[in-house]
Amino acid sequence: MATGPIPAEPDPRLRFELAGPTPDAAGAIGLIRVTAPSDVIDSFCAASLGGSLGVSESRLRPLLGVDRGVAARPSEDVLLLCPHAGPAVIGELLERLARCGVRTEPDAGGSSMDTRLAHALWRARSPLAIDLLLDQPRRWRAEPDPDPTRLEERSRILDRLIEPATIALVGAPNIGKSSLLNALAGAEAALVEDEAGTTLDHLGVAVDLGGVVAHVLDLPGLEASPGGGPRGTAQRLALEALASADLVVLCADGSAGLIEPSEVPDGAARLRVGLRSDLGRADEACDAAVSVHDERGTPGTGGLSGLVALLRDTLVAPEVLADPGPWRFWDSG
Ligand SMILES: Nc1nc2c(ncn2[C@@H]2O[C@H](COP(=O)(O)OP(=O)(O)OP(=O)(O)O)[C@@H](O)[C@H]2O)c(=O)[nH]1
Ligand SMILES: [Mg+2]
Repeated sequence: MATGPIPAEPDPRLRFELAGPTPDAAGAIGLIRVTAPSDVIDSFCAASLGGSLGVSESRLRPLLGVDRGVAARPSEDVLLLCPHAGPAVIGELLERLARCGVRTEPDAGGSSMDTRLAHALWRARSPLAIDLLLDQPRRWRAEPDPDPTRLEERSRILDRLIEPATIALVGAPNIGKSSLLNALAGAEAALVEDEAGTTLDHLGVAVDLGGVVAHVLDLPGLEASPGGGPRGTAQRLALEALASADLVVLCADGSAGLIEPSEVPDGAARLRVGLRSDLGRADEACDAAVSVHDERGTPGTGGLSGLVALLRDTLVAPEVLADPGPWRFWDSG
């Protein structure tokens, strides 16, 4: 284990809470919240984190000589340390914190803003959540009494940065839905064959859409009369899974039109997308046309990268991201 500097004078005003990993939420990155009066935090940063850290700043830093990870300071008197979450690293860090005089927070798991923030940072799946979350203590200080309706609307959307939204790919058999899933995931997650009915069970994959992580569901091709047996059961289960979709991508291609089953939830957003656009255009007007074989897509559309941006912006609108108001991030999930 690497050795490194620790403050010469242990300070009993330093407190810490291990926000993660917890027994019910394992992960690759740990999160330790350190609190103390501002001047104590300043000396702790200088002695143990390789230099000072301003409010709202986050930097890659040596963490008490044990690990290298992100250190963030969401407010004057709070530090968040994000080491690797292996038991040896976490154990050594906690031991060194104790040698700095840092004591376990007596009310760990409480409801103060920074405790909530530590837990939200730990749970957040989307990279775009991090800076926004770190800015929340400042925003709530600047606007402690936001308009409740706007706060509710903004928070409902931004919560998708913590708990990923679900996107469902829906359409006729053999039009390229699974190929699109694989292209979005950058991996061979689903089987692809030039044969109708290749996808039997629906399949979900976490996909990073330019900073917004979503759970993308590939459904079996919908048939008017799937019959009994495994194919009929798979279609029924897939349609049940549609109930959880926040965004439904209605797919068509040059040979098969859009299908919108009655199971699409009323509140879900809808996008119409023409697939296999290199083979011909879908008959209906679509919001985007893509080909996974031809990266450039159809002239006049953004191809795959354009679709990624369209999906991301439909789930989390750019104006919501740019809104300077606070976010009630602790009720997500
Ligand atoms: N030319 C062309 N072929 C494609 C494209 N996308 C998929 N394909 C081909 O279309 C065929 C069907 O692709 P799949 O992704 O399995 O289609 P699917 O809609 O998931 O089919 P089911 O699972 O049966 O519903 C395969 O041969 C793919 O290689 C594309 O953009 N261009
Ligand atoms: Mg398929």
